[in-house]
Amino acid sequence: MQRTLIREVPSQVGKEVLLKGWVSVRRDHGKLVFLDVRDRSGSVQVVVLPNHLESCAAVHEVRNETAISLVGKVNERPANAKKEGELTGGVEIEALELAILAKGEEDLPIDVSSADLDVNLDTLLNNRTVSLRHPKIQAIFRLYSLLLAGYDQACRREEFVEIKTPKILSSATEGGANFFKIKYFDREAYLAQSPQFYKQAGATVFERVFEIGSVFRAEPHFTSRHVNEYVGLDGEMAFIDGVEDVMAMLERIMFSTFVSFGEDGAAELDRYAAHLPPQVAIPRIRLSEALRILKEEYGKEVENEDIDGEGERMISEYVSKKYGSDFVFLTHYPVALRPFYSMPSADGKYTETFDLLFRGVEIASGGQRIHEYRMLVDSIRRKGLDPEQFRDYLDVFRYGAPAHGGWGLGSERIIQKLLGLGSIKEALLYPRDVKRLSP
Ligand code: AMO
Repeated sequence: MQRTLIREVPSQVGKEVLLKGWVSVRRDHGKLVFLDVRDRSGSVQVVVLPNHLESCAAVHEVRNETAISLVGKVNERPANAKKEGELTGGVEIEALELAILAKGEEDLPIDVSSADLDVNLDTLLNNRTVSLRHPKIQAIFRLYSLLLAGYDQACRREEFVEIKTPKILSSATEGGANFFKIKYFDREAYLAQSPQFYKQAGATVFERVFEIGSVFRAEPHFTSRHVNEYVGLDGEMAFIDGVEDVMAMLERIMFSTFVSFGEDGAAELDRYAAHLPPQVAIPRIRLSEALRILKEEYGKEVENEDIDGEGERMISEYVSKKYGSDFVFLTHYPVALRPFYSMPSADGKYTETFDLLFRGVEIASGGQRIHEYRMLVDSIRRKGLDPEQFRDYLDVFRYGAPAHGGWGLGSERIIQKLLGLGSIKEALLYPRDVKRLSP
């Protein structure tokens, strides 16, 4: 007998089906045993009647989360027992044979049978493979999978070529101290803090490139939006007229990525009562203007011409009220706040760069890059770095490179803000933070 997926069950009324799945909940009512069985496609109620207890003897050993297979008859539920709104709410499976596929060694460390998993973040992450079984937790990663596919498709539609660049590097990519040093045979190496240099090199060859890849940050942060390993959605494009071309492209790619959530992730979004951002033109606000708004509208003073987490939340709120947008581009960060590869504005004080905020959190940084060799060498020096250290990178520009720019998006932050998760760590299968290196 061939396996039937649970979502197909409603069309099989009166027939016998073979199901395989996990028991989400076992309920005993006198001589009747009810099992909520789920597979990758859905969940259905199974009943073991007393007259089938012999062929279903294994049910005595079934606990929550036991993996089972069963042969059963699909019965229509009486009208008063139908569960409206549920895919399989109109049917019930009468078990005829039941077998345990894999017996658990122990009781579960956490109860994943309730509708909402009510455990703290540490418990959730310490027992990750169990907590992931909960449909509401699974929903996060089903949406995450759609995000990766949506971004991929959106980039390809815009004729970006996908590249994968090395994550083990001979020197720290962007300078600074937030890199992990590792032992590489008899040398030292570094884990990539971003694909920055390789994607710029890629843009000088393929014109448009994107990468979905791991990024490592040795930042000792304890916040709800930082982890030490995350997945970046990067893009880089050449022959631009200026940074506006980059923002316009990122805006198109973001919105077209979100469309795929609406099409295939509606059920998952519902579980979090989450709504997609409205597709209204994303406002662009100069950072200096944003700081003025913070001061005038919110009485917030800032230091070093920079905006902090609280300021980002306030500006998002302001933009949402004023323009109805869940996104905002903050542009023209001062030279001092941006890496050496950032193209300075004509005034020499600011840069042709941006951050993209989504519902109060920065989800991307980007900008136009310096593409002229001499200017780049000078910029490296001005940041107090040694051009010798950047020889491979500088070679990209030695032979002539067109004007280009790009962005780096934090994939997990997008999911965090889309679903309103308290911590970014909930959006990583197995997050790494200062304290957590396992599971
Ligand atoms: P930046 O360092 O701003 O820019 O990183 C880009 C985006 O990556 C995400 N991000 C993080 N997510 C989780 N944990 C972290 N510790 C973390 N750090 C960053 C954020 C951020 O906006 N090379 C440039 C990008 C470019 O200019 O193309 C860069 O890496 O969403």
